Amino acid sequence: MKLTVIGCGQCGGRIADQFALLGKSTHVQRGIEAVTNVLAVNSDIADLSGLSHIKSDYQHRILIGGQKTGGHGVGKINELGAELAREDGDKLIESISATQRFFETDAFLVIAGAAGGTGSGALPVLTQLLKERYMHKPVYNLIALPFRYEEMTEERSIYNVGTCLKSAYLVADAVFLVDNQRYIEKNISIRNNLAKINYLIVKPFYNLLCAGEEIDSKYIGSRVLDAGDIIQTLVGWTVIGYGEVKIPRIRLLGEDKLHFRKKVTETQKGVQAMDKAIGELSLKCDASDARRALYLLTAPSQEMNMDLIKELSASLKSIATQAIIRSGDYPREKGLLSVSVVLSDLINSRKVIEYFTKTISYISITKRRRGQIEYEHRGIEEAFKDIPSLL
Ligand SMILES: Nc1nc2c(ncn2[C@@H]2O[C@H](COP(=O)(O)OP(=O)(O)OP(=O)(O)O)[C@@H](O)[C@H]2O)c(=O)[nH]1
Ligand SMILES: [Mg+2]
Repeated sequence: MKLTVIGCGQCGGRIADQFALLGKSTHVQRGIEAVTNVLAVNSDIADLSGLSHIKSDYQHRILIGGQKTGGHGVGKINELGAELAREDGDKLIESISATQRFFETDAFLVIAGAAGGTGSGALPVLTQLLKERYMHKPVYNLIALPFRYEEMTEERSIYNVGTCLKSAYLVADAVFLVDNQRYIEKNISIRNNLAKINYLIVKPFYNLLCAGEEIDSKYIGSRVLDAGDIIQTLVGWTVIGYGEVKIPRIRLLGEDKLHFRKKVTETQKGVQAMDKAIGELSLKCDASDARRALYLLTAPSQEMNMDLIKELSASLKSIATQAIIRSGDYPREKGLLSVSVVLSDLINSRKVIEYFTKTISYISITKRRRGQIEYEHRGIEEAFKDIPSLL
């Protein structure tokens, strides 16, 4: 599957930057083009300058609202982020139209952090613009949910998340939910941590995008998972996970390929990788809420066998009981057996519903507060009304 990736705001830009690196790696390591183009959109010049892998010209790093914000961001007001995206969205469309081999793109992926201003506001507006302009290509969103400490210390974050999630759900073909809190690791500085988190967010996409674009016949699986399978799977709220297990590169002398012990170990390793992928989903959720799911098994061809694939399907079906499951095998990698899992069309995300409830209570609290402030102001005006003004 080939993606055109668009990162909005600082978070979106950085994760998109990681996709640009993924595109370079698939090209260099495998001769596969999995990413057609990567662009970053921001109202903040400094954030755009901080990217590493996205091409540095103005067509790939697109500044919006330069006149209104002076290139300094929108300070968490996502309505302003949305407004700037509406005003300057044509810059993005122009850049996309100029993409070499754009016609090869299977889908768009628009990325942002939900709690900020620019990305949170621009993501749904740009998604809508892309949907109107490129009617036949699906547009997916990937939304990073804030860390717990942000929700506690910055009240406005909740409102941004609530409005961003609702708007994205209404307009995108599917929304990948990524919970930053799940990736936190102790003892690493926040900056390093964000880079590590972004790496982990993008990793599950690597084989998933490559499998259907493989050109070398020796790496083509018995059941290829291609763009069609992925597009059929992605609907509504979606999560993604990845798990891997190391396997010895050198077989012991006398270890027969057909030996039953080897087969049992392979199956165990496969199920172990699947369990890890489910345990590391981008957002904690109940797999039985998924109406669609897919998994891709990637392993050296000598490690693949039908029993393993059957076992993995059964293992996923036992938890995603209501889902139509699509699957594929990809005979790549060395010394590694990995599984990427997608659960989609989730009918009930507890975390998302919690955000909506909290947003509604934030709105009513701020309304009450505003009323109080207006009342107090009126008091002042009343007190000085008989004093002449010098203005
Ligand atoms: N995973 C991940 N999350 C990030 C990263 N940077 C920021 N975030 C998250 O995204 C949220 C939005 O922040 P930003 O992307 O900086 O905000 P912005 O879209 O640039 O908006 P403004 O700066 O307010 O104009 C933050 O609250 C973080 O939770 C990142 O590099 N990776
Ligand atoms: Mg910013």
